Amino acid sequence: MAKDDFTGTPSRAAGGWGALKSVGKHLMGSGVPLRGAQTLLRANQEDGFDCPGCAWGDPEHRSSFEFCENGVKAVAWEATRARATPEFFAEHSVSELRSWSDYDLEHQGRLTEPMRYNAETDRYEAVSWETAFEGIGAALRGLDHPDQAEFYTSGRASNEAAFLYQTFVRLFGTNNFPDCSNMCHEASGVALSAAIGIGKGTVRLEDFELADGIFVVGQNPGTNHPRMLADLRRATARGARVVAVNTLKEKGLKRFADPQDKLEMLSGGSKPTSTDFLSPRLGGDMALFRGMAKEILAEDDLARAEGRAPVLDDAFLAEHCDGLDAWRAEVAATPWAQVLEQSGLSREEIRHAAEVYMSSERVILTWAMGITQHRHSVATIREMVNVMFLRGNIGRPGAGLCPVRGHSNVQGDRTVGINERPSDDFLDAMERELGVAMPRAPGHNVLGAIGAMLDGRARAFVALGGNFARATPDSALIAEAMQRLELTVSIATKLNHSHLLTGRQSYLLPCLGRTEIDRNAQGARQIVTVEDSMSMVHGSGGFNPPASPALKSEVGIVAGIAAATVGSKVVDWGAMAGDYDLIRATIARVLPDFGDFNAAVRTPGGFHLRNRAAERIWRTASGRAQFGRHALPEATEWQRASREERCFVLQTFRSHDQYNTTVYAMDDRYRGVFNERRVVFMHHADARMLKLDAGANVTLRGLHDDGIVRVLEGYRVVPYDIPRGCLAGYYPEMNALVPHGVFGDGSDTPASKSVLVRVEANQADP
Ligand SMILES: Nc1nc2c(c(=O)[nH]1)N[C@H]1C(S)=C(S)[C@@H](COP(=O)(O)OP(=O)(O)OC[C@H]3O[C@@H](n4cnc5c(=O)[nH]c(N)nc54)[C@H](O)[C@@H]3O)O[C@H]1N2
Ligand SMILES: Nc1nc2c(c(=O)[nH]1)N[C@H]1C(S)=C(S)[C@@H](COP(=O)(O)OP(=O)(O)OC[C@H]3O[C@@H](n4cnc5c(=O)[nH]c(N)nc54)[C@H](O)[C@@H]3O)O[C@H]1N2
Ligand SMILES: [Mo]
Repeated sequence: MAKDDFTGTPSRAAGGWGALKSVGKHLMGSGVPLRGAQTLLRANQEDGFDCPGCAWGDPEHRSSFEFCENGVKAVAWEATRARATPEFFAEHSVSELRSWSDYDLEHQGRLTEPMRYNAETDRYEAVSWETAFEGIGAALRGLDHPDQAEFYTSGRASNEAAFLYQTFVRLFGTNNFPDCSNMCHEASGVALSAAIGIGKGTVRLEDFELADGIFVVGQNPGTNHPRMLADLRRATARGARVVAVNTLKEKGLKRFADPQDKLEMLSGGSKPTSTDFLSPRLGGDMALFRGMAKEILAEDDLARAEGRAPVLDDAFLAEHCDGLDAWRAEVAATPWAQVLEQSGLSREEIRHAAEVYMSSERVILTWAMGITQHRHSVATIREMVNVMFLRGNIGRPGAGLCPVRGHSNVQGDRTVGINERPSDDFLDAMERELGVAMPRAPGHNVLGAIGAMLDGRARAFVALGGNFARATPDSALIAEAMQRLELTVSIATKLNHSHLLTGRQSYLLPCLGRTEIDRNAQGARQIVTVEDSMSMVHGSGGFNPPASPALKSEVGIVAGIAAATVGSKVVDWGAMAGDYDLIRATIARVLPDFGDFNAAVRTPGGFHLRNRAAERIWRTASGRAQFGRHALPEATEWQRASREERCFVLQTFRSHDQYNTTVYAMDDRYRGVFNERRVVFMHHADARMLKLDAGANVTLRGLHDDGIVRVLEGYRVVPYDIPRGCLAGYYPEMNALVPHGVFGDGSDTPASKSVLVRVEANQADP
């Protein structure tokens, strides 16, 4: 990359020909252009598979191509012709592979055989499924206590696999369920459960066609939920106000050229995805919404005094809400100076956002990681919900809350029981179903599992997908801890770094992907189910031949481990794995909201899982919609950084060419960065102040004071339109700087969007 390439000059609009070109490249790169293309035609279609890319909803009247550029990448990634065979593992020792990048590891292609680690040869070697299951079962049964094992889940697992997994783990005797959502939307779940009685959003996709105000906060849909852009630009086209609130002026939040619109593609046009843009400081959104609340309440007072119609929805507040007065007092007590300093926005900008809110009859609020990965994320979400309560913007058409989920089935996995603190209702229902006692003590979330690994309490780790050591903070520390374990088991499609952190015994078990045919005991193609961000549950069935004849489905692998560990007296695991209808029937008995699950899932488009908050039924402690009363943080990380020289607050986010820890390619087209990931985005004036040119070589040093040295060297400066004092760079590499001891209050989510760092200039390049 030449020095001039660090200017961060992005493309004009998201989507467009750049997206199509990228699609072509990824399909060709997968080595299966034709099959890849046919594969895509089935993405998010009624008889096809659920796109593994993201959790955005599917329209009821599907266009023939309901997929997007990044969905293509996710599909091509899975449908590749490359294979990581036993011969590959024979050639490379595990120690050698540990020095490879995740990019190189995953580009070896799909895993083909179950593998077991041999410490003597330092290699993974093929074993039979029976040997693997028996070895794992024996090791798990050999623990002193089930709580010594951690059972991780990544959100791509289907409802069927996840339900069976939690059944097995609870029969084994623990609630240790660290889950990717602990690092993702946990704060949303915690805040929404307290505020509205359900840890999920309340809107459906149709609501986006009715809303006249949409706030898109701390989210980069152009890269991470590209299909959402089509809904946003349709909204702006019919005159709705779309307010994007983002620390960065992300491309997709401005304009989008729809590759599925032929005329637009030919004319080189694009349409706006937002009407207004606010760029707060990192962690400044709670202050923004507090400021909006001040404006809204003041305007309401004025309207009443002048005999105009009130701004607040008095009927909703009186009939449904609790805690308004206490929160009002908190709002009144918050000084404007603190609001302005933490948000970094002007009083006019905040007033403007409040006006858009007040003048919209129906408001939707969406958010993602820019909100959930801070220390005060739960309080921020409570504040956003408070503002939505003021005008009754929950539980009516065109209005509501929409935490935009990450992994394609992360919401479903939680629904069917992946939860380290399950409700008593759920455990009671499981006990009724199985006729045996369930463990009642709370288990470990990700942070709990990390703690147990670091201090040696954890002795075994089983992962249903994911890349634990790369996704978690302090990656190097966790990598070391994983290698001290007695047993590690990874159920995966492709090789990644976590699989190489072998314990005394390690197994790598290859599974079918979403796009592949999964046959039942009779040889017929069977489907799994997933739940999207809008609580729609639908079927997903692959139709590509499996990457290798030896692959098993995730369900089959979980069933195999379960049978070998807890036996088949209580649950007939083999029968479940042979017919997923049996699993769905069990889910429906345990979770009655699934109704006649097997019939419902076969209706076109699936079905909507009942969401009581959307019906204005509040399952909160008070039985009412609950205002949350939180003071603004005493100091945000931005404020703390601003007190010291060369100190910044850093957010770690995704490039356009990655899926979490999977790096597809080294470009970030929308932000104008090519062929390099070791970059740090910085305000032009900050760069000038530190005498750093575009492309300057810097070292980033973590400032969390716990005795651990956290350093990343050789990073390149990209001057960018970002608030002063704020930095941005790519996860997962930057997890080396994220301390596991800094996490969300009440959510335990690593604060990976507000990391304190110092920037040190290095010698000029030769
Ligand atoms: N192609 C692709 N799709 C994906 C994923 C992927 O990696 N690749 N990952 C999936 C997963 S698991 C998830 S959780 C989602 C993630 O979806 P996003 O939440 O969009 O993910 P990030 O890349 O972390 O982007 C965070 C955004 O919030 C902004 N931001 C950061 N801090 C703040 C703040 O304090 N205030 C405000 N207002 N904005 C802030 C950043 O500038 C950035 O635009 O995407 C899912 N979809
Ligand atoms: N610093 C920082 N850290 C973060 C984040 C951040 O923004 N900043 N984001 C956090 C978020 S939001 C999340 S969700 C986590 C993600 O954490 P994880 O979910 O653990 O990570 P992924 O990268 O999604 O997992 C990729 C691996 O999953 C496996 N895989 C892919 N498809 C399948 C499948 O169909 N079945 C199975 N069994 N395995 C499969 C492959 O082996 C692949 O290598 O990371 C978190 N960590
Ligand atoms: Mo996520």
